[in-house]
Amino acid sequence: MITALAGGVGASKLLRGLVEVVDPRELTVIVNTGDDIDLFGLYISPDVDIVTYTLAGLVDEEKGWGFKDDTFHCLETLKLYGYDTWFKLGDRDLATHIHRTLLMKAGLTLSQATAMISKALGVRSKILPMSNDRVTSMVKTDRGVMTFEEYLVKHSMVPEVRDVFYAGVEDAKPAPGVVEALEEAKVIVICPSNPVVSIGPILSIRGVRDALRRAQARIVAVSPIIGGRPVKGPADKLMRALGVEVSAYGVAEMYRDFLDIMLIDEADVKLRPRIETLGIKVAATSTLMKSLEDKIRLARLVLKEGLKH
Ligand code: GDP
Ligand code: FO1
Repeated sequence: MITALAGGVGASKLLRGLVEVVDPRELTVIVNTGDDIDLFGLYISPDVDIVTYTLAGLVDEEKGWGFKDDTFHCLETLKLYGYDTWFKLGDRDLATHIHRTLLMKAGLTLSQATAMISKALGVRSKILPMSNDRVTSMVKTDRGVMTFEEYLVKHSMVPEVRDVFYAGVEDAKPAPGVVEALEEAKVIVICPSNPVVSIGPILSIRGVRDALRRAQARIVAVSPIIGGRPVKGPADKLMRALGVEVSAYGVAEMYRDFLDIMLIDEADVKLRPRIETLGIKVAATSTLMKSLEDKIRLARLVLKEGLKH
């Protein structure tokens, strides 16, 4: 079994490649739920949905989130009624949120709802939300404290970030199967995701970091930072706010207590000796995933490094 820790868009690019090189049934993905929000009375789990739609072959590849070819009639009508429609929920996407919300109102856990949705969409890999307890990534900014999605989408990453915290994490337990997936894995992959608001929340769930430190499997991470910059999104702003160097080295430092191998971009080879001083092996390659071929090639390398003895 291959177990991956994942956020949304960045992670899903690598996962798309992984399911081309291993039997999808061999893949378990532990997904961040720190971005989860409630809108219009619906429970929305953006990263779980991005991973699910990607592995179902239904994601909008250009945006990296939502269903491909979705329409926005419902949202347009809500706007007409005077609602604030800052989060772009497509019509097909809304069906997922309605279904999930009804399942959870009927007493199912987020894990159970996720399993039902992914099965209905034809996903063969196992998708595990990090926890069934509510954890929310909160961003402290010069314009007040807000959820991560409000910071990212509503405020377009403009406010100055002062700090990040995961509300509710102290009381959150890992979802069923999460610790087992780390214990039983042959290879553990830390996807190229935001280390602060995608991987950070997963690592903060009680028992997860310890399970990674104890894991038998090799743990391989792909750096989401290339040449001192994220490919997309606010990882640089959030890392800087936490006093972490914005580089593949900074990411390696955040994972130093459990990481075996860091896959860095060839543009960052000069960081190799510094990362190695953390006791982490380094492999360098082109890590920017644009085409399906890029995703497959990177996934192959991740597995090769992870399976080396
Ligand atoms: P997102 O916010 O939904 O995109 O969720 P993630 O946390 O999974 O992904 C964000 C991170 O992935 C960002 O820090 C990006 O820099 C990184 N990322 C996105 N695409 C790529 C890529 O093609 N290669 C690498 N190495 N990193 C990427
Ligand atoms: N990202 C945006 O930048 N703008 C949006 O309006 C937006 C809507 C959205 C709806 C459903 C969904 O599953 C994801 C959505 N995303 C949107 C992506 C999301 O904000 C982030 O990329 C992830 O949550 C970060 O990991």
